Amino acid sequence: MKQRVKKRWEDHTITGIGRREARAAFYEDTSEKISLNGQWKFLYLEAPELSPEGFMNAGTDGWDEIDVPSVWQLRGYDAMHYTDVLYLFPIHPPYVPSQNPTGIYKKNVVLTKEWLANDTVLRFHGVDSAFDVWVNGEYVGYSKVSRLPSEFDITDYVSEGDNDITVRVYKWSDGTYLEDQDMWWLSGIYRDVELINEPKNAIMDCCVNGDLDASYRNGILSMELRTKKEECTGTWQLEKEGVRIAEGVFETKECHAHVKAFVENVQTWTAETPELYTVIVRVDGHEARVRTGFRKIEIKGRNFRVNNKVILLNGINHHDYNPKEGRVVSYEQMKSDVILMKKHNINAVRCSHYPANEYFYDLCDEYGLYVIDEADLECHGFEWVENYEWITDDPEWEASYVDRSVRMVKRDRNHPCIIMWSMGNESSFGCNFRSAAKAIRELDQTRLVHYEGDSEAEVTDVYSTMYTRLKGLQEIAEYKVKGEKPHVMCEYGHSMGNGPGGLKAYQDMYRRHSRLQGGFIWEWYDHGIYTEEEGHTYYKYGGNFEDFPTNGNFCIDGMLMPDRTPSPALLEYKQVISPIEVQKVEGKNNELILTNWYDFLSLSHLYIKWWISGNEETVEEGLINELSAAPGEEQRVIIPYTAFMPQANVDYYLNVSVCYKEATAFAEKGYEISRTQFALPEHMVVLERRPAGDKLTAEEAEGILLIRNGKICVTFHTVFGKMISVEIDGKAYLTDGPQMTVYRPTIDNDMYKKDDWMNKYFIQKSSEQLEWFSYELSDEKAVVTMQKYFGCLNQSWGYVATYEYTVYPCGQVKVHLDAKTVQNGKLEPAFLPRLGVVLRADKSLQNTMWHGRGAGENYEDTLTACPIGVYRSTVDDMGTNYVFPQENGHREAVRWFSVGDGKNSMLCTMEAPYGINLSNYTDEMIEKAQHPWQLEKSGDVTIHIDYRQSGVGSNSCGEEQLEEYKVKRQDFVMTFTLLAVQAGEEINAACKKYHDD
Ligand code: IPT
Repeated sequence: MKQRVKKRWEDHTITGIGRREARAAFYEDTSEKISLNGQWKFLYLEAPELSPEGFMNAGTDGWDEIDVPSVWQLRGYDAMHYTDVLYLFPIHPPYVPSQNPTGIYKKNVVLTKEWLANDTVLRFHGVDSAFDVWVNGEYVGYSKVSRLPSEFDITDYVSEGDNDITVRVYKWSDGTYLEDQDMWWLSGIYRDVELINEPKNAIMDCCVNGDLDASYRNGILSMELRTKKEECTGTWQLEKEGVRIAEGVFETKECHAHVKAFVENVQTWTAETPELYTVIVRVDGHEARVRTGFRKIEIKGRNFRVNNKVILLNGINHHDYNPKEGRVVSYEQMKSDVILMKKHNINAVRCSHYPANEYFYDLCDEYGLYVIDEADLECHGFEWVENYEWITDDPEWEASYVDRSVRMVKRDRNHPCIIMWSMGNESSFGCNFRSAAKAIRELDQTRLVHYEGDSEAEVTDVYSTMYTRLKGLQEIAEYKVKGEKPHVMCEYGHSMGNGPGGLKAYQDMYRRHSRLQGGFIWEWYDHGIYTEEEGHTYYKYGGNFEDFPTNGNFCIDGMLMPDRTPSPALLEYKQVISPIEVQKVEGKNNELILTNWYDFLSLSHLYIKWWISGNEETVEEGLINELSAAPGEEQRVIIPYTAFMPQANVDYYLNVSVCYKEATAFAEKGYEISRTQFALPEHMVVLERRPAGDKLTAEEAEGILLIRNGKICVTFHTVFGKMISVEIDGKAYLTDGPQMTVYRPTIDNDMYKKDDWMNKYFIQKSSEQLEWFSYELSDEKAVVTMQKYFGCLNQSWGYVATYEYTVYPCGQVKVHLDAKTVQNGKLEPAFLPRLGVVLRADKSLQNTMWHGRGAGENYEDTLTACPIGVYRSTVDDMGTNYVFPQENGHREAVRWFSVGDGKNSMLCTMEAPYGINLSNYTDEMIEKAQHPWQLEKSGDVTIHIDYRQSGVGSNSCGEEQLEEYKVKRQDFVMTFTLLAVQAGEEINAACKKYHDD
């Protein structure tokens, strides 16, 4: 049998041809550069073998043009495809499909005689997935690893005048087997390309480390230098903000030199104090600048430490992503990402699951974020054929595994922000990871080695897990499992759609147990693809390009929406991880305990702004500037508010906002980093009776009962047992009365319950049957009572629900629901999405107000960033526009709400705090829609009043709703009153309490 011929891009034993050794990305250097970004000639082919004869020499007549950097799938070539785990071809490593989308790129560059006095280096910052290079028709080399740079010395290939650069890029290569990350499959020259004019003697590499001595106060600067010339002399300097701190000379032998210097009393680098120094190195005419920071990362005792402190990582997983450009991300976007992270109290990033563009690390150095830099390596698809170790444990693949870590370390090792090297993601474990760990340690002993797939932490310094449930985490925390290494949760809190909930429980656990050194939320950004189509603007996800198989909207799982709006989850995370926690001293209304959760900073750069709020009024306010607690310590403060005369039935709160005293690099002076609220005692005054009104009458005919006077008209259906409308002063407010419901439009985090809920327990198919109906009319009121049986299709569990409506002549309707649960069989859902009622209001009532948690959406397990107050909005603005429509816009702890048309409002006051949703879409519509533009407004405003709604959890990948946030079938009672008020009168009216309630 003839052997299959291995193509170059199917040969895993080749890690590159003609490529230069990887080296540090300098922060700056003096060699001139020509950016090759911009328009290139482009020829798209179905396979490399279909390349035109002599294409590396020939002209480009008839070729297209493409902009570089870009991914060709977003320029109209090939097809968009998203999978989480699946390879798009048979698993037959190292071979790839014969149909292998290929792009030939060509660009002409004019070089001058002066330029040619130096050497010419061609640098690609990222090409997906493998590529060959020709210059002026001659073959230069080959490279792969999509998320790392490749450099070629093309001095011998270029000449004065026109030079032709040809790059042939292959979508599939043996490297693809190692690049099976959960993301869109995208190809092309997607990061910058440049030509470097490198001096004949140049600094080739400069590996800088800023260490600390045993006192953790003095710095030890060490540098490994590599020059182009075998032997030369150079100088170095260390500067801080332009001031020279140290300097010296060095001599290279066989191209290498080593410098070591002791620097007294340095300002140490941490994510909280990103103190940077600049190293300037000069040889002959070449100068390179590298930024460094003095800090020490070590395992000491059972923890990892930075500068001798056990730190806690409050992190996020970051992919390169842009909704219009795919994996092409600009410096400006990355900067705004880093600033947003810092503004949300995040202190760590994991580059999941590949090295980012090099300037990302510059930004993390500068603004202060701890980084786990991760090698471009994942072969998850092998898990699904139950041969997960196939190539991971095959020594033949060793070079390609090691190459991915080594080149990453060589490029990035100057960055103080990087505290761990991660060898990859989801690739099982085997000999090739042992080799990669060894290779990393040979290059760098100043950082830790991470890889979650090393589930026994055999070669890693930290024990890393993902999505570990709290119960398992508790065991880890107590050292009951996997030895003694410190633990990090490299992924948790799956931010898909509405959620994640329950983050506070994780944070509390991290803070309680020293073995747990924090975690990284999955993930930063929703990977939706910006689309304008037939007048709609929206974001596509897997399957929307007819891509099959796909994991659909599993890529819409970020805390940042595709349009860069922080989701409610990001605001929640900010509050949960806030470095200051504010609690009240038991039994005291004005004494607080502040806990400083910073690892290095005292609280002295913060101040407290406090105010007492009652509805929309601020009763008293003040500032406290004297914060001083050291890291990890507590401080007591007294809020000096004076006694005030509370107004009747107004609930007052002490609000405590913690802000920056001065502007920081990422936030303005006064920027709030946390907000906490404490309820103050209430002053209840019950009024004697409701205002009078004309006597009510009752008319009953053909199943309709009208209770009315000149002010109000309430219609009931005596057969269906329902209040069907409420009209006050001639205006229709309610268009359908309350009816029980236990269902909410499925959220992504309930995806594993959906089938049971909807196809077994049919919670969306509930109905009420009338058991009996009666009414009583008196001078003071009309009382309409109906007993109903509530249940879902083919279910034996349900409720006996007694509704009592009291209509008052003054124009109010009080609704009292007493629901007693029954079960006549055995099966029922373990818990329910909600327990409450749904009613509908006239669609003109679009202005909303509520007294409850806000301003944003909140659920029982996502409400720490949502204090109680009076908020104003509109029905539409109360919703959260998730890329994949689902339950949204809920508000907890609502005491009253109103919907109004600008002139009049329907006010609903509650006897106890309930949850609400106000929406222009019905639940059915939200459940059905795949994209926001498919949502059609219904004819009225849907109002949900929930006795309770379940939390959202993180179960799309992770912990379910915690027990305390699950709504169980239980008896319940709800009472609320509907009335009409003039716009502007809502608050006053809501504060009235009646004796007959
Ligand atoms: C985990 C992956 O590491 C990550 O890339 C992403 O796919 C995430 O899940 C889900 O969005 S893998 C999972 C099997 C725990």
